[in-house]
Amino acid sequence: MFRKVLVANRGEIAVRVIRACEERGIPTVAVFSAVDRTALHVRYANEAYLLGPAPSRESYLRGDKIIDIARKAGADAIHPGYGFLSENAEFAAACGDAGITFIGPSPEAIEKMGDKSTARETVAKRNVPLVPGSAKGLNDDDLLAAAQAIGYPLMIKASAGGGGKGMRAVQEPAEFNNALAAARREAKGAFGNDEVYLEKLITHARHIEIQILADRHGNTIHLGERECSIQRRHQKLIEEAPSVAIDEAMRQEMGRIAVAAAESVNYVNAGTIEFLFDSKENKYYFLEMNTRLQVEHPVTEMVTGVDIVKEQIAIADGRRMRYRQEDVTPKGWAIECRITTEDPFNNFLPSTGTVNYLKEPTGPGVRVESALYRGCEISLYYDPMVAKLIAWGESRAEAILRMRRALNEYRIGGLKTSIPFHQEIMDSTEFIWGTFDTGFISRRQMTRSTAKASEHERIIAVVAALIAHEEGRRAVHIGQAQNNSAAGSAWKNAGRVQALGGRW
Ligand code: MV4
Repeated sequence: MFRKVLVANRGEIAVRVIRACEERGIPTVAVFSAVDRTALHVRYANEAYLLGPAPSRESYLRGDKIIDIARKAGADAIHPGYGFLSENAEFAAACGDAGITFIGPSPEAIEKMGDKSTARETVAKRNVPLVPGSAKGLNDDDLLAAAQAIGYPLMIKASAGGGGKGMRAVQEPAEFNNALAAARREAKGAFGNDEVYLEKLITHARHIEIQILADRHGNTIHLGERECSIQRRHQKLIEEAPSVAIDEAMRQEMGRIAVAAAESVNYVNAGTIEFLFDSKENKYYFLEMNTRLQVEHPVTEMVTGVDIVKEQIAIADGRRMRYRQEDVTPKGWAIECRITTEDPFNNFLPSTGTVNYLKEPTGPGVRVESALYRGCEISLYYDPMVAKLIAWGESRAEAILRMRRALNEYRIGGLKTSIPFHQEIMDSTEFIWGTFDTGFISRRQMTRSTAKASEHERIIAVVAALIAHEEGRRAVHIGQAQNNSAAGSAWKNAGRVQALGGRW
């Protein structure tokens, strides 16, 4: 096993990785920027080294310095967490060259999946369904011809993009040339590479992703799906596992396809295959693969019982996975709310300052992954996600009720946070029914007055969740998918709940 692991990250994920090392009995090395001297990850690690000034470019993105520190400290492995250097193929290769194990996939796998157009062509060889689209590396004339063949509306995507960066929708042929020029310019500016590809625009789809684990002995398994449809401007806000939209047959099929996608690049370690899922057609399409540990990995851990970070470490150490596919059976339901220091009542404006009071929730079925402490300073240098609140329940309804309870217990003083936003979502009928898609957040507006106006709707939704849980239903599927915008319809739906045998 590794002598020492360097954690090349900060915040809640650095703490999460340190905890996994601790449980495996491996000493840890933290790295930190000038504004992170008193950060939790520094205190939790056995040793800590200064990287440089606050900006990421001069600290957490300095791969050369990080490898130097690993050498000096005698660390023989580096865990990159998510973000920063986690999907940087050169960094993974530089670790290898320095004789340090990168706890993640090979540089080749990172590179192949990092180019989204190459990823499409690579997984297609294993019969992974793609969104209808164009080939790799086409010139403008060929792209225009491809657009005609695909049909409108379509998406222009940057090959070097991903996670929603460098995407542009085109509604009709007249817009195509301008949109293409703009997309190339943006891609060049953002990624230093202006290659783009086309995909048919899929509307009203859900964002479903499958967690993969693969060891160096040729074993690749999946840990089921996560539903990540609740996003705002490509930032995920709420994730859950499993998804109300996926039944056991679909879970097995998508899992098998996700394993094939991972195998197409000889993938090793933890990774995630992203799909768009069209519930009306019951069809799914590969979008991209994320070659890192993801923010939302805890919901999968809660329903499968697999400690993904501990498995990552064992896999990187060359061990065989402790699980075979048939050992993995999801149990219950888990929901994660990302706690950010943003003001949901003011267009998610970042909020900075000192945390002057802190009370984090605990109790049955509640997990908090946090880098917060009383007195910590939140600056604009890093991502505003400062903590994650995860609730597990026997049923989806119980998970929601626990999340509501935990959000009510959460106290963060001195800053605006996304907690009120999450409370509103947990009370919304669409969320409780599970009838949302990726357009859910953009269709809603977060104001205190509308929150008040839908009081009846909230009560009905919460009572419906209670009833569903009492009845021992796995998912909350009350009535049909329906128009639930009018306040009166909540009462009508409550009537349906009663008609279905619900008890008050
Ligand atoms: C799409 C799409 C519709 N059609 N591709 C956003 C994240 C990135 N991985 C890909 N994304 C999308 N790709 C086609 N061909 C819609 C999205 C998308 C989206 C996906 C999941 C969750 C929220 C979203 C919000 C807007 C767009």
